[in-house]
Amino acid sequence: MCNACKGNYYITTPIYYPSSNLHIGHAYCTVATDTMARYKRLQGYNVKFLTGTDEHGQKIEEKAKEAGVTPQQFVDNIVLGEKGVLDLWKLMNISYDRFIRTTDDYHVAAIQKIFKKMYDNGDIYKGSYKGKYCTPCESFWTESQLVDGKCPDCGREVHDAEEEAYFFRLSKYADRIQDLLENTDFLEPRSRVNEMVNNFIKPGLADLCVSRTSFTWGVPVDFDPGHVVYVWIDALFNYMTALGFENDKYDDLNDFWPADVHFVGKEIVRFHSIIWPAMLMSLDLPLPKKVYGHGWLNFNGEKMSKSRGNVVDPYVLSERFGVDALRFFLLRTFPFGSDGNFTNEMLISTINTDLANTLGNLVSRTVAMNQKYFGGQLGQGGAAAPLDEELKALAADVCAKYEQQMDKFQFSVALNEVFRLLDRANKYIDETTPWILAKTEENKPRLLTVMKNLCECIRLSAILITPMMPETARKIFDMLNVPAAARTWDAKCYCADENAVWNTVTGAVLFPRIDMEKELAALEELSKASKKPAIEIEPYAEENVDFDTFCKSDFRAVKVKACQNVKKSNKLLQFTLDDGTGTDRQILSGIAMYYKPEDLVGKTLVAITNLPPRKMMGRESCGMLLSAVHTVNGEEKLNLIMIDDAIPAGAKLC
Ligand code: ME8
Repeated sequence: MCNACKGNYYITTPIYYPSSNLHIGHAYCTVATDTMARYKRLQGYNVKFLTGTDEHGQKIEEKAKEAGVTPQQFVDNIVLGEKGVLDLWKLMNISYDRFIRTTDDYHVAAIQKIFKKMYDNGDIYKGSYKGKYCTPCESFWTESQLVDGKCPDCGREVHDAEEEAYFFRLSKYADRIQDLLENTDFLEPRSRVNEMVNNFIKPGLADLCVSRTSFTWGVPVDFDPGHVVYVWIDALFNYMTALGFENDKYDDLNDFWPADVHFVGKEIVRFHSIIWPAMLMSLDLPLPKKVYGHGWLNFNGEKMSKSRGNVVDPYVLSERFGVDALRFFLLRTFPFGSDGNFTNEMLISTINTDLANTLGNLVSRTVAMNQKYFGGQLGQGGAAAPLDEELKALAADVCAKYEQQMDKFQFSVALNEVFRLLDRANKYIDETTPWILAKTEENKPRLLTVMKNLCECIRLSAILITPMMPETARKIFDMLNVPAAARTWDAKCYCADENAVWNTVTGAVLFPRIDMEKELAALEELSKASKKPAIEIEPYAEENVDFDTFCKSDFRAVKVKACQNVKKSNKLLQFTLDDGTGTDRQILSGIAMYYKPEDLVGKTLVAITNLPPRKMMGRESCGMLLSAVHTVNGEEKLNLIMIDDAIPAGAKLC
């Protein structure tokens, strides 16, 4: 620990699962963690901010297989590749101090040692895992996960099976965990405690299966080949291996463990507040001081996912609105412990109202007036008035309340405080009417003080927004020529007296106003263009047909001479076809909901012609037209197979 600093502070984000690129919901937690890390640094703490990627597990193994690459190549691409995780954190100005990948050698070796220690102390034991097994999917399911008694993934039969596996004695720690949750501030917000205790601990904590044999992409259990360590054990210990626990790569454990806070999403609170402390208890290690479970962001009321396209892509959003505006929106709009609904309308209106109107306008008006009335130079002197005292008192109150809220991770409330000051400063302009004061020479001293007060309010606000919008704060400080020492946390004392001097310069508009309608339309276009349809295809036939049987099918090119709806049927179309024989062929097809009859006249289609004739709605159908049936975004679609019109009617297709 350095002598001048206030102490060490260790903060972490969940390490991301690189199964696909990240969306804005993922960025939320990292932006919040970055804000907290910057706030603590601003206050003078020696901060260690850890983030990283959680790279093992069956899902990654499967995705890599689908992509035709090795699991390591697959994760390398998402983490290190263009527009990957590292690029994204750079773009979003994430000031992490350390980045861990669970595939790093030092981490893998440390996990093997940790697993062995818990095995040696008796908290990990070998048992058997019983469940319903789906052979084609190589997956175990519990009774409650089955759908109609079948595999929830592929719908096939499952059977009772048993597999050798290692278990962690989670049940042994149930009482201590309950006590930790109920009687300390270990887990926040408080509502999450009730959820954990009522849903998981009170019904009884079962021992946890901590090894797998059905796939290989994981940390091998070195004393029992064939087993890999359960991905959550591997993942949770990252918080300590990244400081040097059970490895020589780093040596920061004494300075930074226990962590001050783990920020995590609500769905992984269970792992962090039950399993994690139990494993630490097993190894007799100090527990982290706090786990904070933040809420989830939905998009337009629906679960956020990458398949929603560009509109949730942090790259696209940052490019269109700017990184600071995006960071600000996430922190200002959604109370950190609660769920929130991200909409483009809200994003644009927050930028327009808070950033363009309130903050941007205050800065540009102030700097422009300084320029106009004083050539940018506010020298010594001035004339104070009682109104200034009110502003000063409010600024002090804002700073105090901001700090209280930041210490509770309430970023949105802390920002409300900053906007209380910015709103008051804007009102101060209307009350003091600098443009009228500027008209007479005798009011110049008062005008000077008014402008100094405005500069001071802006300077203080810039200090307070530094953790959330570091670039914007820097731009504001630069426009006001604030010296480095006056940009710090300790420089929050308000000073607009006769001795204060300023030398301001005009700069580019901080946040241009966005035309809501135009921007929404542009985003809509982008979203349409980027959405890949989710195509479902019918399962392939399991039984083969022999070649001779197949060759008996007589496929022919046919031309549509006429086509009409069949009376009293909303499904059937009646086709009159030229099949090259000189005699018209009639085929009925149940595709009326997909085509208008007149659109098909003249098309060249494919018919199978040697099926026995069938009667449909009293009419004879001699053969069948080929079509493709598939499901796109849940909607069934059908396309007739249309072939090159140059192919003559009657041509045999094989
Ligand atoms: O859970 N809104 O990784 P992950 C808010 N590897 N937060 C969201 C979100 C949304 N729409 N979508 C995801 C894992 N998140 C594990 C962590 S830690 C030892 C291992 C958050 O990539 C989610 O809540 O699935 C989680 O905190 C984080 O993104 C990473 O999710």
